[in-house]
Amino acid sequence: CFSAANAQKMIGNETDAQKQQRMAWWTDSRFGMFIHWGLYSGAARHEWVKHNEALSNEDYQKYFDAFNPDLFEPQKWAKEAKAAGMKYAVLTTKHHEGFCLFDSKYTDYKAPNTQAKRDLVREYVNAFRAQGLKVGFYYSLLDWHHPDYVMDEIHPLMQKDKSKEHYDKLNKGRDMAKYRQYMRNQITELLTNYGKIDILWLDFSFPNKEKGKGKGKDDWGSVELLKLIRKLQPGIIVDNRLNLEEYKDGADFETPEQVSPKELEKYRGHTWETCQTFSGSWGYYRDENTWKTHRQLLDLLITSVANGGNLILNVGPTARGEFDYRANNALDTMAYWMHANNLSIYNCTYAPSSFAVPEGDRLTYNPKTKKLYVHLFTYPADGVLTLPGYAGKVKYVQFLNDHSEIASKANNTDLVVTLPKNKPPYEIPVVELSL
Ligand code: FHN
Repeated sequence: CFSAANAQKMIGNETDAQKQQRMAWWTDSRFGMFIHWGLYSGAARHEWVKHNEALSNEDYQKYFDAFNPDLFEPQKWAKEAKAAGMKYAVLTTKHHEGFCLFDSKYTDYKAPNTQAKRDLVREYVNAFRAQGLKVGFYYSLLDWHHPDYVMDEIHPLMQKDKSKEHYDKLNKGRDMAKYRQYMRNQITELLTNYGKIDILWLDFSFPNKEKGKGKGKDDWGSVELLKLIRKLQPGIIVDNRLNLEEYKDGADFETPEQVSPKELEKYRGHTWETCQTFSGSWGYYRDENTWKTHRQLLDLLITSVANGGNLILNVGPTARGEFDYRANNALDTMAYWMHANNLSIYNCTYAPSSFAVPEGDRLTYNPKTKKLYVHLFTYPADGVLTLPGYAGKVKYVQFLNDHSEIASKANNTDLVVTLPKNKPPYEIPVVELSL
């Protein structure tokens, strides 16, 4: 089996303390923006549209020809992300469709060859850095356009006929070793031509031993690829989707996807970031109506931090390069809450076990400032918040949003906090306890 020592060798003998230092900014940030943008944004009905509708490259060419992001202003994106309290961003440089938003010399299937006529990744990097955000790249291991990518059960051209005959016919002449080299070449471009890159979000592995089914670490050349990545950008943070589970020290963080807040507790003590959409789709989906409420988004963010993890929240820009009104509304409401309450998120983690969590609420804790934050998911009608066992442990109690003192007194071992009748104007108010 793979030992931690081997993993250390693979990633350059980094100690746990050095890894924590390398990841300190990421852990303290807690909140990022995912951006899924590509030709699928023009189809406007899910980023898996090529698979879902079993489209050939020829069928899909119309989205390449139509792509014209004339309203793309990455500075606007960056300012919105910053206002919403996001400290980093991750943009799809290439999704499963194989279209590259960057000026790669290894393909013609790229943004500079569309009506965009420019390197969209470069403009993204410059704009987000200018706003002080860390920049990350998402890069799809899957590639439904590349002629050497060996097809598998989820490839668009396998959707209408999954027979072995059809699989063998379509894969005749395809050379996965050439595709692995293509990936290494493009990842070298991305990690060489755009300055310091803070995160690489590779996606995704689906190993399946049966021939022609799934893809895992051997298909991707994951060990070599990770060594290349760490050689090119020693400080970079990499997710866990290279199927290197047995090399868990090789990957930096786990990626629970679209899980409900109540499932996050099981990740406590791990290093993780939950990736979530505003709606069901990662790519822009015009007619989709299942959008998370402000409360649901706050629940994801607060519960992630309350369990020691990060939240990366996705926006799917339109084919013209804009965040649509629904994303703007959601980001604006996050900005309003984060403006007054972000101290209960940044540099915070789960509370010491000696502090019981009030029923239905959440606790976050900043170990540097020794501030404990009670997120009032329910605002008591009688204004009484009883904190069991807190008596003698708390020096001062105030609302975080306006630093207004809140009355409190000990009742045996409990601390009884008397909240004002008028709930502060926030979906989830936060009480700050100085320990
Ligand atoms: O198939 C992709 C999907 O389109 C999206 O990019 C998500 C984001 O985490 N990753 C894969 C599904 O797990």
